[in-house]
Amino acid sequence: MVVKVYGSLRSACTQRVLACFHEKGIEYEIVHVDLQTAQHKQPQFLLLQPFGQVPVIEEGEFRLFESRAIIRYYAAKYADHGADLLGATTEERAIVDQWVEVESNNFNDIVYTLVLQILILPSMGKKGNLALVDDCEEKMAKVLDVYEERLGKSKYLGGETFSLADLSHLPGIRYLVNEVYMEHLVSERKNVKAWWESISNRPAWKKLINIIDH
Ligand SMILES: N[C@@H](CCC(=O)N[C@@H](CS)C(=O)NCC(=O)O)C(=O)O
Repeated sequence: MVVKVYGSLRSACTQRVLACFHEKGIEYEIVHVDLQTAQHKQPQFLLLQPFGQVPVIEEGEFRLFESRAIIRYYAAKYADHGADLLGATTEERAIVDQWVEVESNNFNDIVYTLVLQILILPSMGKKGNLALVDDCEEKMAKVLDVYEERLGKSKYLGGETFSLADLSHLPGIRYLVNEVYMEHLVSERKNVKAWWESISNRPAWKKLINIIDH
């Protein structure tokens, strides 16, 4: 069955889900939700996602929102297709989950604020808050110092193989490196740099980037 994805190709949360679909070889169809015209706040969309956010997936009668819940669902449902993204043992799965939570709770908000201040507000003719940008840069440096140490002990965040923990970071690190002028935060850290080079060169992610960029 082709999975419907209500979302926007520019949104990091939608990209997270699509990265998982490309890794797993899951067919999908994008139903574009225009964030600029606030389509996600319209009553019709609120029936799908009561908080008015993308993405939402629909598979027949089954619907799910929250990008990390969606990737966990598909990684489990299609455990035997494509790369294993969950970890082999209960302990490995727990460590993968831990780093998905870190992405959500320690990393994501900082990227989101940078994107808002550097890209979104100026695109609306408003001025971004430069003091807030500096603060975020400092906070992100501290988060990535933790990653640097972790990645000195294992090749990937969740362990020795690529998993949801790494996949979940792909859209956010891409924003840092390519869109908000914070590439130095990655390139200054040997292990983080090698990790980013490895995960961003995965064929599934490159295929998705090709779609996003065209
Ligand atoms: N925790 C949610 C967050 C969803 C979210 O913040 N989506 C953004 C796009 S990346 C959005 O819809 N922003 C518009 C808004 O919140 O009004 C998820 O991971 O799916």
